[in-house]
Amino acid sequence: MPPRIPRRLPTVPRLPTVSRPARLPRMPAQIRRHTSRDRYFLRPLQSEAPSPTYDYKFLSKPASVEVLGYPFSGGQPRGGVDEGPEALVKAGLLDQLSALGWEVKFNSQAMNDVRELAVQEHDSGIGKMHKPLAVSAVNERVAADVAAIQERGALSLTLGGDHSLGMGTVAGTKRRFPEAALIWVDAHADINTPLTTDSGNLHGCPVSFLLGLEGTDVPPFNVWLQPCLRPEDIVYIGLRDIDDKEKRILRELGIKVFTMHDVDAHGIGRVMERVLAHVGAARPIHLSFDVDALDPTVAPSTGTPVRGGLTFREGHYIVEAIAETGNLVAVDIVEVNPALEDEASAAQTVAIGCSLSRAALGETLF
Ligand SMILES: [Mn+2]
Repeated sequence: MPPRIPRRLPTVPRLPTVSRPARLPRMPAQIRRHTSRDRYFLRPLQSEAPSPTYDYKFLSKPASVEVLGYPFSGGQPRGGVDEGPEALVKAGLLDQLSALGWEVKFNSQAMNDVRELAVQEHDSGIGKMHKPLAVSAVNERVAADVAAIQERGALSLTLGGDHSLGMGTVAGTKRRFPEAALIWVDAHADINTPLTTDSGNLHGCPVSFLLGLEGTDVPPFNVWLQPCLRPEDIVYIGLRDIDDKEKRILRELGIKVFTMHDVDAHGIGRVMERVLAHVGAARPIHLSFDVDALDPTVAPSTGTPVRGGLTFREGHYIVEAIAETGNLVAVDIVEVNPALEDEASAAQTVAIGCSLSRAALGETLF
């Protein structure tokens, strides 16, 4: 049987009519109608110099930052990363830091000395290590420079250069602040030892030397570098390219690691809460930021890019959240290589090196 068609289609119900209230409710005073007579006056601009956004508890007053630029590429095989510091300075970094209210000094002597120390004769290698004499000589100097800056009560900002420089910067910080925590932002863990490294490039090994892992008690390093970092002192953020042997080291030592998986799962806000909870509120912080932690679309000109990295904002948020603690004593911005990729990519990467440095010294969005 065919379905019966109703004779009359159902009618659409009428919408209820809304009756206007007799009187509109009175608007509260604070959102009263704007009148043409309202004028808003701003306080006059202060003419005196600005002061940093945060109170940096472990530094002397007035806040001062000493910038070290190390044109060093001996920890890895690609040329150009030694041009990083000069590119950052030429981009106006020093003036940008002054504008944030810091007294800024740049150590050009250290820059020239390291250029000479980077050239060592008979430096073809010891065991698997490439250029151990240069890496050791440069970092011995770096450690002394950083420690001297902190003795003067200033913040040390190190511009790399490759990440083997972390060996010297952290060793320097630990001389002045043995209790300091280390936050290592990177795509890689840089914790291979001279025994576990496959590449032999020492920019993949600085953390193992600081911890004093098996295989690091070798000349020429052991002449000046003693183990100065405990596994619980370090927190990693942004890792996504870890060798199997490094995974074993990290697990065995129980080191705190936040990979990109954790950033995806919890968001950078929660990750930073956990990072800072692990570090604790009362310790000086050394931040070592490898720009390869950022996604290659964000910071393309770097020696060992790995896709799936931090966004522009995630990278800056990490630095802002650390700056906000007021506990920063040292910052490294490393692996900016202006010779890689095209000119626009190099400029973009240099600009990010500058903006990360500014964030560390208290630049905020608002
Ligand atoms: Mn690194």
